Amino acid sequence: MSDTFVATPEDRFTFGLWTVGNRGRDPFGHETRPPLEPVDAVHHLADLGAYGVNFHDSDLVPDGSSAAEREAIVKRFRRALDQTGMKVPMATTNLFSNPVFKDGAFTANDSAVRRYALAKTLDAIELGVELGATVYVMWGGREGVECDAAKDARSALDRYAEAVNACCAHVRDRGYDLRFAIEPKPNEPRGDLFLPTVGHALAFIERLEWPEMVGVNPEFAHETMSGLSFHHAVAQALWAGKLFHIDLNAQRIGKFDQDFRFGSEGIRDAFYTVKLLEDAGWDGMRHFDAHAYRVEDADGVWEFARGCVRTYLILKDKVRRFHADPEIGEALAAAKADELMQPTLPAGTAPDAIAGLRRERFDLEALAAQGYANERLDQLVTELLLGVR
Ligand SMILES: [Mn+2]
Repeated sequence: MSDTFVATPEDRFTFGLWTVGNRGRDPFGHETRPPLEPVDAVHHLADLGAYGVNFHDSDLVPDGSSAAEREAIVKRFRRALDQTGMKVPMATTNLFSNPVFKDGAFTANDSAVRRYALAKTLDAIELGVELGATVYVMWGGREGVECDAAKDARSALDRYAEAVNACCAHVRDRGYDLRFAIEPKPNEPRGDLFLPTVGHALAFIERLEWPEMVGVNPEFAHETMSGLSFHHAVAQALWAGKLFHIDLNAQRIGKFDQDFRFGSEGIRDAFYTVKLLEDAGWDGMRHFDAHAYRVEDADGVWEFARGCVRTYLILKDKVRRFHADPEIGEALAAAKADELMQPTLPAGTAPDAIAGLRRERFDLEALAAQGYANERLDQLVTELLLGVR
């Protein structure tokens, strides 16, 4: 393999403990790989050039651990972080594996389940902050329903908002430097999940008590499952100042939640996502929420992880080539790509300007007849991605 696309911590690549630690279990089959110790994951990821590692509370400290066990685990983990220079930029809570959450966590009908979910989340926030996390992801894996008669969707959203507000209140009270990122998903494991897309989440956030503390964590697979453009979802989150985190992986439309190696499917959307993040100068983490194919052994897991970072770096290089390519530049001009950056009403929206607009005469025949030369531009992008330019 060439040495050109080797990651360094400056590239800000992160992985979840649950990603490289994924053991290959699926709804029809048992685990195919042995467990991976969190400390070993930290060392392997540091060797790969990663910036950091993220975790669910129970990835690091198994549910039911005593205070002494928790302390020993955290001490060992922190030592691995210190030895490698790895950071923990993000943490999250597992509110989906335990059967207690089968009817939801923040939106469970039983208020005792909701209170337990909130208490578990507040404990997990403490753990994340203790290890340096500044972003807290909320993926409501069980926040959904199969039998719509059993759960009023508007009340569920009230309870969801109540839980997020309580977490924000706690963080404000403690003075932590921590922001929340909601991760939308349309379905799976529930028949339908609440906050199914980035758009739903952005609208929800504006109804919260401290909307400035809450953004989104768009995931490639989740938006693609809905048949939507992932990079458009990321673009709208950036536009709204709400891209607090991102989950990169790969997914084909119409399939189950595949969580494949970044770029293994949907390479064009992956390219436009990388282009968007790099062109925007986004300073957040490039987090991979993906896992190795079930057919892989332990070595295959590290091939998977290396593949994620290499593909990102290769696509970043393609972005550089895109901007430097004179023929692509001409094609962009022919498509009037830059003209979209000019305001429609340069004189503003004052009554005079609106009146001026209404007096304007338009040559509709000429406007309708013009071509935008998108075929040439798109083919040039295809050839760039295919490696012939
Ligand atoms: Mn995710």
